[in-house]
Amino acid sequence: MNENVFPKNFLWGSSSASNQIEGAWNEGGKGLETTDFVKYVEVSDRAAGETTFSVTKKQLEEYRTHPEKYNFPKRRGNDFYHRYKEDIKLMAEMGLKAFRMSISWARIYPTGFEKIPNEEGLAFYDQVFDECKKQGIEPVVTMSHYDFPIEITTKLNGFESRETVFLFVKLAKTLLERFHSKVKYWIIFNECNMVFHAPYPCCGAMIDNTELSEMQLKFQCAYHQLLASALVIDEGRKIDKTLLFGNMLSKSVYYPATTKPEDNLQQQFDIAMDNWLTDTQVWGTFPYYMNRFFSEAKIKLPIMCNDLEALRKGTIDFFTFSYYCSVLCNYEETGLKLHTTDLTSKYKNEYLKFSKWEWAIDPIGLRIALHQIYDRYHLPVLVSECGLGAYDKVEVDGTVKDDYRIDYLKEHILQLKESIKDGVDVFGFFTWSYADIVSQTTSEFSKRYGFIYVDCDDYGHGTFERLPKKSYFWYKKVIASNGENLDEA
Ligand code: BGP
Repeated sequence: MNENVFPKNFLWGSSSASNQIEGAWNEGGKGLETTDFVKYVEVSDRAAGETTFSVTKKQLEEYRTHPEKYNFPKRRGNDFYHRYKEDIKLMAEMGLKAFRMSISWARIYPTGFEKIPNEEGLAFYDQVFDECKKQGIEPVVTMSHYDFPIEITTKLNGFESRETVFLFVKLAKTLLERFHSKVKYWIIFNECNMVFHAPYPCCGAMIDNTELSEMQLKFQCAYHQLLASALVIDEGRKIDKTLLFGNMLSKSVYYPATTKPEDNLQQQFDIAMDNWLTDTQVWGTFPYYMNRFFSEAKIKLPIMCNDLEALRKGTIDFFTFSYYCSVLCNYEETGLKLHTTDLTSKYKNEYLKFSKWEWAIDPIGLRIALHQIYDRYHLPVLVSECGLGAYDKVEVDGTVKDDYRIDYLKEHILQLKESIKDGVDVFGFFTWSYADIVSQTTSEFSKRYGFIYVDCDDYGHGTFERLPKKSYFWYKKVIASNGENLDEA
């Protein structure tokens, strides 16, 4: 029986990020960006603790001097830059209603410091949006998804500096003035809370490129991003009142590792740290508990005159979050610890299964996440990322039978449906990702998330040809039935 749970214009979408798909790292006048220096780390070295996500000043110097020694997969992406027409056509044939993508800052302002934007970069995005329109797909655009012109990182240490706020506002104004008639939904920054975990991808800051303590650096960057976001929203409303602006949170659902009150306290603390950011984005004010936290952690936010007013003015219209898994919070003897977004906590939830990358598979967590957010903020919600990273294989008959991905998404969509029945105002669900792309945290290509297989390996070998997987045909049916037919393709 068709229950019609999903709203009529529900945005069935899929997500991506420029640094993970575009490639063409040195074409179209693009400058170098932070992700162009994230190298692939062999699995054996990863086990030995080599970092795969962040880059230090020392490493950056080495990569710039000897680039030939390293494999930088984000320079290749999945070749979207050259294949966007084919990709958007495939999305349209799947019935996708919306495509979330991001802008490469260094395509528009190659170093970040130019006065005039790079026309070739703007023209590229013009063509992508036109293609989306031609194919009936709504673009949802993230202004900044983990990439920064490298000059902003080396000279200003990213969002450590207040100057970066204004360089970002310049970028945003350029985008909004140029694209406001083509893009209605804007997400300012991807996963604001990931700064606590990884300031390099999230805020363009290197931990050894500063005089500040690591904690001060993280919170200073986070504060500057909050300010930048508010200023951009205020500017955006002056440019076009019909535009809608959203935030983006990496929403891991936190469970206490045990029933010990201390573990519950740690869980509450983790939630509070996320809420600090999102309360500011939604209400323009800081929650009461932050004063004590800042003072005890010796953190001083660089608040200047008019900032608080700017934060109050530039609040968001809709709330977005990525959801992949839940994590367990455990209290350590040393006291409450800032460890949000650590997806692989040392305790394992015995009731859940795990992906090959140890991310807990927890569909009910999505329902919990939706409630936590809607109950607190009462804003329309968009699930802007959800998906399963897996090793896929092309069978001898030329198909990819990714039933595990279908199962994962089906279970999550069922919980989404329950949440809508509960009364949560969700207006879209975006899978990660439309096709196979470079992994953000590990830079592997073999950690695949897509509905479309891309013939490429971790070293860039392959034709980059596209092949729809079994899940592609499954999601097509899901969309065609507006979420009512979740049975196999
Ligand atoms: C989110 C990021 C994405 C994406 C996803 C999956 O945190 O916004 O960019 O990549 O995680 O992560 P990974 O690619 O590391 O598996």
